[in-house]
Amino acid sequence: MKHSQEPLLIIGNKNYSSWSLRAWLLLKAFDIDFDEQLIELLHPSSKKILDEHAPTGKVPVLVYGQGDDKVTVWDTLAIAIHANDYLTDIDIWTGLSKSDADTTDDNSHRINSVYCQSIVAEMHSGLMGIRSEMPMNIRATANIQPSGECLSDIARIEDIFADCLKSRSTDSYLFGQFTAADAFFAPVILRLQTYADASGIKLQPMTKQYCDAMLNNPHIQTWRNAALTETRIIEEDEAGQIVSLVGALAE
Ligand SMILES: N[C@@H](CCC(=O)N[C@@H](CS)C(=O)NCC(=O)O)C(=O)O
Repeated sequence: MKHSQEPLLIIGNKNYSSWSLRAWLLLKAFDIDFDEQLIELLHPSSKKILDEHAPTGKVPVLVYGQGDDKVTVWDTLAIAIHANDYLTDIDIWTGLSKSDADTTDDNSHRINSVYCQSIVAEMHSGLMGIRSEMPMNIRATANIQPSGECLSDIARIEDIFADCLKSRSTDSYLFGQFTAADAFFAPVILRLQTYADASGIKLQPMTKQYCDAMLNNPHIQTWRNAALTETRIIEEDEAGQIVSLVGALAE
């Protein structure tokens, strides 16, 4: 969707910034035009732009407009809600066009929509075991010793995937069409790719099938390819024993 002034999405290093990926992927998937500005996470060079635009000092932040009309949206969940309210004709919770979603009285739309919102909220507010022990590190495969909390998060995530995908085709997103839930779970897919095999964590066939579908998504491939050109190592975002690297740091 085109606007008089493109929104600007400020994001962090693509190899590491899982919240940035969620917002970026959501805008791309729902065909929202925007400019992006990448800042270095945890680096003094980013202070000026964060001071100017990011009330929490964190990314992603979406900004557009000037002066009193400037719109600033911080926090990924707020960016998703704002995009749904103002920036796209597609309902991000079902992946259907808003006119179709409004005119249908089929209760399955409501059930999918509320399920999607619930798992997005669950991802946003919880699943801290996997988020803290398996930080996104796209270029690496790494061996970790997952705690019980991390393994139970993975089991919960696999249950969500199996429940959403049970009667869908093998290349399907969680609700058929791409929705906000796929954007919010995208970093999980990249985390499983980095840590699962290398740490002896066995995944369900349905999880592997969904990982393949997501890794075939052209926007995720674009983000991943950009991440692989990055060379900065952020110690705070590294975990485990690196087994192998791809991209610029492997050369
Ligand atoms: N709840 C926030 C989390 C944002 C967040 O933690 N962003 C990280 C990058 S993925 C960040 O800016 N880290 C830099 C810092 O904490 O100083 C959201 O959903 O956007």
